[in-house]
Amino acid sequence: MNLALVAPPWEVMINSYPPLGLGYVAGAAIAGGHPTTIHDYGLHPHASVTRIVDEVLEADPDVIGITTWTHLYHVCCELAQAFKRRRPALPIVLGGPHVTVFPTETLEEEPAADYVAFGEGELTMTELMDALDPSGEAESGPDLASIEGLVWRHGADIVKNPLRGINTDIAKLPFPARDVMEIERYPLRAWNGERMTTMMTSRGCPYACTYCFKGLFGRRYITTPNDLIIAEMEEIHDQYGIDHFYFVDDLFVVNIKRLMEFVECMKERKLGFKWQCLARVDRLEKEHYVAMAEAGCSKIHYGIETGDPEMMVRVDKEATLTQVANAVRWCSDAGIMAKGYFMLGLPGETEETAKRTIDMACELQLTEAMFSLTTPFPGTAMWNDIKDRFEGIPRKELFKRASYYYGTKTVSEPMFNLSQLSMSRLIELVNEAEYGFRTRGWHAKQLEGKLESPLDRLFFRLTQKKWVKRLGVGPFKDLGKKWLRRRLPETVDSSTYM
Ligand code: B12
Ligand code: SF4
Repeated sequence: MNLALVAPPWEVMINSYPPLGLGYVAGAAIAGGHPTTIHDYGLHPHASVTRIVDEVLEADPDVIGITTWTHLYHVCCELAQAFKRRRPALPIVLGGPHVTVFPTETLEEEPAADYVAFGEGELTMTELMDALDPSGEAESGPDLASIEGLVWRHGADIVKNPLRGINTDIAKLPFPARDVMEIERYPLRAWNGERMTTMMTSRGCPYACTYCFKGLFGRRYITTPNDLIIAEMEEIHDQYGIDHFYFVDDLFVVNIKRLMEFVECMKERKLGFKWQCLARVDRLEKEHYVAMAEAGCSKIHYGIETGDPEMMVRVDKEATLTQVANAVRWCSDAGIMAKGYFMLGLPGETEETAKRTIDMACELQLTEAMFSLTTPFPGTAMWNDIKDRFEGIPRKELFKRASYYYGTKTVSEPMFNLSQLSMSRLIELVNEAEYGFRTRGWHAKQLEGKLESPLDRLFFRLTQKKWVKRLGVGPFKDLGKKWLRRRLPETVDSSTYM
């Protein structure tokens, strides 16, 4: 049976990240004997529903699977409806983070969806494919009833099977099926312009920050053995010529023993690969950073969130501002770039707490910073605190504005304002934070200091001005970026360069 997996378009931007989740589901389905195609419309932001349906049906699927993020849930439903209109008998399966929070509700509110796979999808999807006959009709009830992580329709009823436990044997899962993705088309690049791709080397995270969605992999921490991580890197290198990897695990650095073993393997094997990862500020000591740098670690991404100690406690971050300062300094001293992620508009945020965050972001030795508007995603503790306010509002409508990615560039205002500041002030603060980081930040000073000619320095200062940024459209903007990157290769620009 043929499976077609679909990721919806993002409307505002091209996704530069291959859809790893769909890759894992495809890998398992293919290994289970079901030819699978992946259609990632994250690469085609303006694709119409009609075009998507036409193109996906050309692959002649027997089953369609759609991945759902919260803010694109309404698009996923539109797609499901369009597929159903065109091919009423074609089973439609929704999976991914959003429906994992609302498995039964999704089938209740979306008649075009036949199944929901909640939690990890590899085995659920493969078992479902096995249970469906070639004409696409579900076999006897008991077969479906035994598939963990599945919600299905039984006559007029909706049946929710038990959750599939987090996959303890990820070593047995096939690598994501990158050969059915258009890997070459993803524009993800490392800071130095090298092609880069993503990998996942663990699942879960033992912490419980209030804004973080833990519905998929939970608080257990399951890791891929180091030899398999390296085998996957080598496979990617051999097949696609990519030498730079971004480990998008929730948290790459939970288990220090495993991390140091990985570092040793990388050093011994002398593969020359570079890699980046997500980390917490409280896990590593100075010497770990040195060892990681020697093993090819080029950048660490830290969720710092706030510069206010009370806010830090309020979001259950379990980290201190001293740990933030130490981690970023040690990382930078070891020669690893550090990127900081900050949230503005946290519950109870005031002018003072926001200012603390912005001031701290500017002072830290960060090569990049990203400032986002707080969005409480369903399935998070932060959402649970406020969800009663939205009782009765259709979910498809409610979450349309849930993407704060790129801060003010894609949304006009925060989806829910949990702070003590007005919506417009919050947006101003995001802009002030970005501007401050570029002009008075440690990073801006470092960059300026590296320019030798006074003319270059003057030009650099000009490019940092707000009015120039506003003017800098079209070809001039690109010229400015090229100029800066030629002189200062470590200059990082937008999400395409990580
Ligand atoms: C890399 C990443 C990104 C990348 C790229 C996303 C991408 N294309 O993959 C970037 C940086 C761009 C990004 C951006 C955002 N992200 Co993000 N991101 C991640 C991260 C760290 C890894 C994603 C990944 O590859 N996971 C690994 C795979 C194996 O997991 P998976 O994709 O969920 O797939 C599994 C299951 O969900 C299921 N499944 C998924 N799809 C399907 C489909 C079918 C049919 C079936 C059967 C099963 C199934 O099976 C898979 C295998 O088990 C996750 C955290 C995480 N640990 O997953 C957050 C995460 C997905 N992101 C999240 C969010 C909120 C965002 C943003 C909305 C944040 C923002 N600032 O606006 C943006 C929006 C992006 C967009 N426009 O869609 C949330 C999603 C919450 C939600 N309810 O939707 C997560 C879970 C982070 C978190 N813990 O809160 N993100
Ligand atoms: S934000 Fe990071 S540390 Fe906190 S729960 Fe999520 S993955 Fe874990």
